[in-house]
Amino acid sequence: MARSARRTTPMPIPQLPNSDGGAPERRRLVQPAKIKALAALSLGVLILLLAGCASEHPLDSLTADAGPSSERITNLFWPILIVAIIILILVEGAIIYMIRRFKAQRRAEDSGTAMAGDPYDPDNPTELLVGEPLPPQTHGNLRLEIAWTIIPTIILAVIAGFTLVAIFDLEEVTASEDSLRVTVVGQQWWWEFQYHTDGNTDSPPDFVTAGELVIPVGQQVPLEITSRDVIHSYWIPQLIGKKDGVPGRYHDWLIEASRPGRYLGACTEFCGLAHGYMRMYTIALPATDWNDWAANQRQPVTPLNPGEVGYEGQELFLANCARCHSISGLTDTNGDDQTDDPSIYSGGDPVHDQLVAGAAPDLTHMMSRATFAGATYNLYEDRGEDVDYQDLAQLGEFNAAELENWISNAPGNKPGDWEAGRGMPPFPNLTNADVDALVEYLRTLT
Ligand code: HEC
Ligand SMILES: [Cu+2]
Repeated sequence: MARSARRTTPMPIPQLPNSDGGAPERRRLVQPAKIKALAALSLGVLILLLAGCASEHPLDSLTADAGPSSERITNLFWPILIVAIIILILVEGAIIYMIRRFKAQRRAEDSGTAMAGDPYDPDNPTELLVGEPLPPQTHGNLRLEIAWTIIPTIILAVIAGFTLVAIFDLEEVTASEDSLRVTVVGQQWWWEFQYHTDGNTDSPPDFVTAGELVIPVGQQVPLEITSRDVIHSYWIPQLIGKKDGVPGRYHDWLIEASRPGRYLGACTEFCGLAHGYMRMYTIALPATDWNDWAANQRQPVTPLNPGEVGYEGQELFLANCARCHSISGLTDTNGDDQTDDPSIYSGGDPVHDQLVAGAAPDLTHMMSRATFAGATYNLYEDRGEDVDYQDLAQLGEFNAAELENWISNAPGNKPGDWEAGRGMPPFPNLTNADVDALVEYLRTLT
């Protein structure tokens, strides 16, 4: 056969004789691949279904009902999902039916050159239709087109109506003007919470925590969400939906828990290197417990004197750490206050300029938290969710190893860009004894 002719005329595919005289052998070879694909698909679906059986799923928003907001969102989501699934089944079912019912059959016997399952040959397009009559061709059907425009419009309008009502409900403030309000500040890569117990966000906060927001059960707490650097997003699936923290803006949001508990969240707006380590808890305590907790948070520390447990660590802290971290009530050896130095928060001081955002977590009552560094590490050995949050320091075993690692080499634990002022720098100059002394000091901050 000449080379030029070969290009236009398809090579006849050799047909292997078959014992039962039916379909040629080649056809059979297609089947195992199909079976494998089907098996892989079923396995994938099975794994997805099994994932639904997980008992630990703190970020699952499908069953979220621990607060009025999340309950409202869940109650809106499910009916919409069910409507969507019905539509999916109807549309996909019709597509699959039509593909099977009206597909052009290749007739190997008729064409003599190709067989079922052969790839489409653009040089021989009619071959596809050999032995198949062309079905009647329809161009436009006004009634059908009106129907499939109007029905979806009605469905979407109804969904939009319910959604709008829910959005307004979620923003309905029931808290009084002078009750607890919290400014939530996102920063690469942790969250800061500034508590205004009198509701006045124009005055300095009563106290500041990091990583864990603690609220009283059954009380709506208005939040003002913002950021010091890039856009972050605050989300506690069990309690509330997402709200972005945008630099220079304050977004109002409302949080409320119907039952006590520790609720996990994660930053949901990609914010750079350690975005995946920017997690946070909201802890809901019964009102009286919350009052006790808040009374403790308000207390400044009493600086330690020589000879007291933790004194060496306090000196090391003043020398190495106080330029970024504030501890309310801590004074240096001259008796100068270390906390109310506004440069810590303004970033105007060149020393603090190395921190892009101008602040590091407030450590005044660090030991009253369960986690640190964007809820990445546990401060106490995990004793389960049922441990009394307020008694952590008494009940849980202290997890010294991760805190020691953190102090000597923070960027080696959680990715950061400390040279550019994001995250905590490493301290290679500190000896093991120094780190032990620092941890001993931090343990006094209950
Ligand atoms: C240049 C500023 C800077 C200095 C100096 C600094 N830190 Fe930090 N530190 C940070 C930042 C920023 C974070 C938050 C990092 C994160 O979560 O990614 C942090 C986090 C921490 C945390 C976790 C707090 C929490 O609740 O999440 C501890 C504990 C800590 N630092 C201890 C120390 C100690 C001890 C020293 C002194 C040896 C020190 N830091 C020096 C900036 C600093
Ligand atoms: Cu973030």
